[in-house]
Amino acid sequence: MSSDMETHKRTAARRAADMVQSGMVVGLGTGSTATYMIERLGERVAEGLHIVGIPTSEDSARKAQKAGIPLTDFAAHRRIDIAIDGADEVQRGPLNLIKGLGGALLREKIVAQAAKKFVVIVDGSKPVDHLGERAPVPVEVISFGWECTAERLSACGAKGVKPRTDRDGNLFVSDNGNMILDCTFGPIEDPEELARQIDAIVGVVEHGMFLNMASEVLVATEQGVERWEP
Ligand code: ABF
Repeated sequence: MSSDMETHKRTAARRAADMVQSGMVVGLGTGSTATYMIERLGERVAEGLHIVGIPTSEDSARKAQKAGIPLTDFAAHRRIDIAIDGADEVQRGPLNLIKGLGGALLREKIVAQAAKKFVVIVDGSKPVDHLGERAPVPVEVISFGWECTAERLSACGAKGVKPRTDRDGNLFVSDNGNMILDCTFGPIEDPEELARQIDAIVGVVEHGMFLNMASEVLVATEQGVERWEP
């Protein structure tokens, strides 16, 4: 990872964190870009910003606690004012996303869906013309019968379906106790249709295509931060 890329992630993240206002319920994303956002929000909380956060992963919950951001949950708040999160791919135009290479796609999608405004923060390596160009589509599945679920995902056109493993080669377990299958499709011509097919497979909990969900995307490059709207 180049240091320029880290700088760009941080720039986009801080710009988004500065959109947050006192009184807001904030969805806290997961991943390295979202971590910069959590750190910036922590600085602002120390300066007097009053917010509560709903984290999208156990990892982000720990980081938010460390940063001094008070946490809440959906039992207390059904709606989120603003959710800020990273992405693995952003499709130019409709701003459809692939998310979940960090393993938190299910909670990320629940939080994004509950948010009045969903702001995505990326560096210039993430925009693509078609989803699937570079990233696989991560699919969170129930571990029971995952081999059958994987076959059905292949039948949807996935060229490769790989159970995610951790650093030690053990099967990855999500915060929700599920497995993730990384499905390589290549460039996806019709993400809505693929999403319909994947959603119909018994055993699939959720997939990492976030279609028509982003309110705006902040893309940070050498040239500064561009703000894209669908
Ligand atoms: C989360 O973190 C995920 O949805 C996505 O998989 C990943 C992006 O990571 P990073 O910001 O580290 O590139 O947003």
